[in-house]
Amino acid sequence: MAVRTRLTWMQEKNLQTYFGGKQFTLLYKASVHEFSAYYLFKRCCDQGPIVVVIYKEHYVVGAYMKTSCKKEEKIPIVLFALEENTISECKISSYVPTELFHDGSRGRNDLEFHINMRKQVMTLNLDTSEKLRLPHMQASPFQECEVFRCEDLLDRRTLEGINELHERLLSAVNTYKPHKNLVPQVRILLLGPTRAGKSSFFNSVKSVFRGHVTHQALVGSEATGVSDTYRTYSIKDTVDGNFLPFVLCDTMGLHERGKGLCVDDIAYILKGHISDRYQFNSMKPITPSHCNYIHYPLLKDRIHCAAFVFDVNSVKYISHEMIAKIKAIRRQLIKCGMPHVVLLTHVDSMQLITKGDLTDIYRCIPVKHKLEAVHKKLGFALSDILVVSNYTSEWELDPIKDVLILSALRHMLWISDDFLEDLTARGNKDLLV
Ligand SMILES: Nc1nc2c(ncn2[C@@H]2O[C@H](COP(=O)(O)OP(=O)(O)O)[C@@H](O)[C@H]2O)c(=O)[nH]1
Ligand SMILES: [Mg+2]
Repeated sequence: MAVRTRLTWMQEKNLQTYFGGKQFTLLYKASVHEFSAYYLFKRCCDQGPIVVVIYKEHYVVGAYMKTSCKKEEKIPIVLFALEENTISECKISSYVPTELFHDGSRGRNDLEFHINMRKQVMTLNLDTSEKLRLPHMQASPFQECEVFRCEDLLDRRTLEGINELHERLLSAVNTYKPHKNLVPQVRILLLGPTRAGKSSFFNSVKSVFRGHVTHQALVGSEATGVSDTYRTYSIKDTVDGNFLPFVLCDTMGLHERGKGLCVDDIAYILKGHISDRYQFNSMKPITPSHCNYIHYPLLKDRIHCAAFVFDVNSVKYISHEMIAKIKAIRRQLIKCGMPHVVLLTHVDSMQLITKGDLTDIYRCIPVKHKLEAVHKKLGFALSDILVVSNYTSEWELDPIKDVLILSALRHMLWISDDFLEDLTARGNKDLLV
């Protein structure tokens, strides 16, 4: 059976983040491999940087060795104590690790810290205990000791894999053709509260295809949101100058009541009656008498898939009114057979999320919790909830972010195809003009 750490997910995450976004691999667990300094060093010497963690009742105390541990070489050691989410640190002198972790023969009382592995006894002098904000631990018993190898989360192999995936996704989106070429481009509607990241998502997609970060769509910082204009954005392929096979349609933010996108406008957007740059009016939905109303939209003018965009950090604050509004819109979408997804943005700013987590974001526990919360609150299937980190203030593209953006986009293209396929299957001749 695999040896498992006693650290909780939160404790491990706190330590990984504290030591600069590291990945922990458990090398040694005293209760499994024997309480013995001899076995500890046998398993953990020459393994690169390591963290030794001691569990003493509800305290977690440890030693971080930044350079590979050698049995007879002095190395710099940082002690730490973890309490809740707070880490206290105490740099001590450089030591030969066997001086600090021993089996009883070498323990010295003048040391700031030492561990008798055989007797399961930890000793911290008064000064060290104070720096670690611990009670004075003069020769006190501990219950467990674990040692982890600490590696950078993004090693060369991981990065190579990401670059390969990046190329594959880019090519899949570039060469995508809507079902039976029914339309030249599929139209993806972005809906959601103000400041959710709708306009930033378009900017991010454009940046990926441009090969540099661009900020065409105005991105808001005001509580009211900056845009009350409907925008439909196409992106040109930089290689052949043709338009990419999708259009992103950016809307005014949804509000609980009064202000914001009028729910009655959505039906008109879906059917293609509203044109680019239409000025929304919260109080007055569009009517066929409006001068910009498109009376006879074609299939290419319609929306083919919708994405509800939310800031992942705001999920728990979504009000009852907003939930009711989103459910009402969803009912409209379901009625006209329109596939839809949720797009969670701002995942980079979630607490404790490191860049390494973005490489496997759907397995990351706090992100999973968010997906479950969205599923529970709004009823979306977990597989229809996508996660991205938009380009906001950075100037350089990042293949890890690109992969999330491209994966989300590819999913939207796939479900748009489902819509087109469904239309042809139903043989809706009026729409297939
Ligand atoms: N950290 C972070 N900030 C984001 C992300 N997406 C959007 N933002 C920021 O959130 C704010 C609102 O974004 P915006 O695209 O205007 O939202 P919209 O009202 O839905 O169009 C802006 O300050 C953006 O820079 C993201 O994925 N991560
Ligand atoms: Mg916007």
